[in-house]
Amino acid sequence: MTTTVPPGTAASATGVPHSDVDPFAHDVLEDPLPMHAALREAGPVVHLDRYDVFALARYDDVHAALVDWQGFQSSAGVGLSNFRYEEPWRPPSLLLEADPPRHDAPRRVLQKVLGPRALRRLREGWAADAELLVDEVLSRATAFDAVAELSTAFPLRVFPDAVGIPKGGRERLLPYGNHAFNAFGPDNDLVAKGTPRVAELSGWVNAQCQRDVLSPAGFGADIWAASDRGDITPEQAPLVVRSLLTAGVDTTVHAISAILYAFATHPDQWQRLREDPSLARVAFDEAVRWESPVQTFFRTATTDVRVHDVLIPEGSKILMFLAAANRDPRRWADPDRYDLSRDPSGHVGFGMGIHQCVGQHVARLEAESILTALARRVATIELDGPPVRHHNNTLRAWESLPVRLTLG
Ligand code: OW7
Repeated sequence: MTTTVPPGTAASATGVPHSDVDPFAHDVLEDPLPMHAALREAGPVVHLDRYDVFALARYDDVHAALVDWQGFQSSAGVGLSNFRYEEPWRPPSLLLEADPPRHDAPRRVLQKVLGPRALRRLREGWAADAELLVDEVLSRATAFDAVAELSTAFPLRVFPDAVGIPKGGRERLLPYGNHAFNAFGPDNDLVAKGTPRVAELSGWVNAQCQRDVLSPAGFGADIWAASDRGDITPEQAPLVVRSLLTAGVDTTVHAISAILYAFATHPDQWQRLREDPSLARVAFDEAVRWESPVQTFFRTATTDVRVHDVLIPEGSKILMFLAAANRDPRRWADPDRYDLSRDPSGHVGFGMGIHQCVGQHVARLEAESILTALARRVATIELDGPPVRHHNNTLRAWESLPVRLTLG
């Protein structure tokens, strides 16, 4: 990547470093860490010539942009596409792709529905489900693909039931979410691969959001009940349910893979967790910091915004590298080390500010449930072959994670 400033570019006027890197190219998705380091080193703001966007990769600057919703709006889309000029592939999310004041009522409703108090009634059942799943898996084999057997199996076992959707068609949840997260990136081959199924997947997901389809108890019913109280309108309710089905499956699957990969490559940390299972929650947040299952989001400048010495013109797209911020050595000691003794709170893997992940308590409870069940039975976790990355324009993911466990 270059950091020179040729004449005649938008970047040259302000002397901002620029780069021709494509963050969404397959070689970068395979291993984005060198690009993250280069972007952090190039300066606080880097112009990405290929997409004519401004990139932030340092912790302080990503954090500052995330909390400044007045200067960095979401309602023009949080992907590369600018909704001022381009029609979104689906009606915008009422939470993710909205700004105050319209954002706030749906956010408040979901925050309550997915809050720590609401989750208390799920805790025991999810712990029991995790024990059952781990027993089933370990009774079949002690060497297996952890993505299929654990990361995918557990969220799909508990989350769709918690939302209250019917049993049929759930195999569409992961492909739908995968496409939604690809769609935040450029219109590349990853998006093209998902496009043929968009109508089928969207039709099915949207149908699951209807009141008469959802079970009478669950997150979905709770959202509809909020519309009865007038907290949101009945027109908003299905779109809020859609947010759960979009953002709630792939993210947790890949977060659990991140945890298992972290432990397979840091065996001393697995021993620490075994000695002190109360570290399960830190293990989850440290994995979200270390691997950043959601790598990036964009914002759009509502006005000419200054970041250090750089003036970002009104209407520009700004790409925030959550993953690069989460390993910024300016903020984190030994950032590449997965370390249960650090305090990972303050990571931006869930974002920060008014849009910070509203489902994080659900994700944390899922992770804690499966980790606790594993820690009770598994003495060691080793890689049993080369893990294979799954490429997505937004998510950092594993396609397969061959592991060999010893019990005890
Ligand atoms: C939504 C972690 C990102 C998302 C992602 C995709 C969709 C939505 C939210 O949060 O539909 O609200």
